[in-house]
Order: sequence, then C-alpha cells, then structure tokens
Amino acid sequence: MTPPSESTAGVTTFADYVRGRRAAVDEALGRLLPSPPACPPLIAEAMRYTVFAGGKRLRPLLTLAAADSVTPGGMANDGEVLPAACAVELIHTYSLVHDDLPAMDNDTLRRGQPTAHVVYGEAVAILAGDALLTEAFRVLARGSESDPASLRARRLRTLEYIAAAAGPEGMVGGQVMDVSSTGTTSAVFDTERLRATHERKTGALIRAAAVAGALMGGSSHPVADAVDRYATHLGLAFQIVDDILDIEGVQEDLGKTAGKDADAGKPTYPAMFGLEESRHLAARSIADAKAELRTAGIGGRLFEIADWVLSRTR
Ligand code: GRG
Repeated sequence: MTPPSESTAGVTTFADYVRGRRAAVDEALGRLLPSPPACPPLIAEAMRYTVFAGGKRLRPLLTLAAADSVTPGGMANDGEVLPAACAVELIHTYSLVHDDLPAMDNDTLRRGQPTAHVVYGEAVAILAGDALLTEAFRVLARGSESDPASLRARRLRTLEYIAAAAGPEGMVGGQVMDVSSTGTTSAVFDTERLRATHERKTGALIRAAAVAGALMGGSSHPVADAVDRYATHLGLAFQIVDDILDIEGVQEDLGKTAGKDADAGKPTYPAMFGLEESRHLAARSIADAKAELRTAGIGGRLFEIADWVLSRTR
C-alpha cells in the first residue's frame, strides 16, 4: 500500500491524474464496445452515443484510484483493473439511459446531449441499455487461458460484488423505491427511507466501483472493507450534492434538466432538511469518508476524489 498521503500519490497534480486516467478509460471503452459486423450498426451507434456523451467518469476513476491506492508504488496493473472500471461505467450509463425513458423520469437532456430515446426512439434506447448492461458482464468475465488462479478468483469476486450492487438488492431496488416514492410528502417519507433509497439507487454502484478497484488491486479484506466504508460515505455525499445541484445548479453545467426532482415532488435532502443543513450533511459525510481512509492507512487519490465530489458543479 502507498504511504498515507492526503495530497498527492506522486508528483502528478490531481487534474493531471484525472486527465490521464479518464483517457485510459475512454480508450478502453472505445476498444471494448462492440462494433459492426459483430452487431447491428444501429445498436453499436446508440451504445457509443450514450457512453461518449460527456460523463464525468467518476465511477471508473474511483475504481482506478482505489486500485492505485492499494498497489505498492501507487500504479495498479491497468490490464487487470481497467475492465472492471469500464464495466462499472457501462452499468452506470445503462442506468441513466433507462432512467431517462418516458416510463421513468421522461428526460430529454443528459450529459448535455439529447437523451437516447429522443435520438433513437424508445425501443432502441431500451435495447441500448440492455446491451450496455450485458456487455458490462462480458467485459468483467473476459480473461485468458494463461491467467493465474488468483486473478480469476479476484475477477469472480468483483463480478459478484458488482452484480449485487446493480441488481434488486442495490441500484434496481433503489430505483423501485424512488419511483414508488414520487409525490410522497416529507411527513410520510421519513429520513431513514430517503437514506435507504439513495444508498441503493446511487450509493450501491459508487461503493461497487471503489471496492472493485480494491479487490482487483489485490487488497486484503480489512483494506477492501475500509474502502467500502469510505465509498458508503462518499455515495451519500454525492447524492446530497446532486440534490443540491438540482436546485442551485446551472443547467449548462449539469448537462441535464435542472429542478426536475422538486417539480416531480420527489423527497430529497434539501426538501427534508433545507439547503444549509444539506450542505453540512454532505460535508460531514466527506469528512467521515476521509476518516475511514486515515484509520486504515490508505493514501493516494481517494482523498482528492472525496473533495471533488463535495465541490463539484456538474
Ligand atoms: C434504471 C435500474 C435503473 C436505475 C437508475 C442511477 C439511477 C438509477 C438513476 C439516475 C437518476 C439520477 C440523476 C440520480 C442522481 C445521482 C446520479 C446517478 C447522477 C448521475 O451520475 P453522474 O453525475 O453522471 O456521475 P455522469 O453523466 O457524469 O456520468
């Protein structure tokens, strides 16, 4: 493990680190996504359209940063970790495509671009989401005959962890809680249910992204558990900031329709606690996330990612 350092994992600035790791993720995604003639051109185009529409790549960055943090020397084996980072981004992108559908949030703008169903129609958008989810697990499972047993075991554990986070016990379950809560007043939608919804809907995949990095980076159980606790706090802060940005954010920065949650009568942190208290809650979650790293002696870029989540404007 790298020595606990809250500032840098080397001489590179955080901005340079993010630029380099994003470029690696984008290159891998471009290579891993299917192309014709292996699949029909329309589905290949719709998948690429959504994946390259301009997302922040927070989740794959978390995977890589967690893996880098637990690797001696501070730079993980990209060949082993990048597939997991890409798989998480593919699952995240599928969730956004389906969330934007008329049957769910019915949104027309995402990542600053018209949503997939606006461009390709509802049927192809549903299928593009299905294809992204399915390809994610193909990317995760892929290996070669010569892979050592230890790498296969890490890959299988990571696959199981990500599947659990994406499915009914995680993100899908959270989305069900969310769609069934729309229009519910704060009085009957208590804060515990709000927290539980967000923990599944947004938090589960953020946790899986970080834990996947720790597992694929070969960390011990206690270190992976600490990364998990860090990402649990981080996921909560991410969602609170998202709720705040839905009210205060600038649509051009967000790349999606602002004010949708309030308009839809969704229970949110600002609706429950007010803006000021929501800001305090987000800051406290980030402090808790960093405390988990310090206690476990984990250094590297995860600290800066936590600061970024709190200060982000998109
Ligand atoms: C359809 C099964 C299913 C689940 C959808 C994640 C989700 C569940 C819905 C998205 C709704 C939403 C906007 C939630 C708020 C948090 C969130 C996931 C924001 C988008 O993530 P960013 O900001 O997006 O990381 P980019 O575009 O930067 O990747």
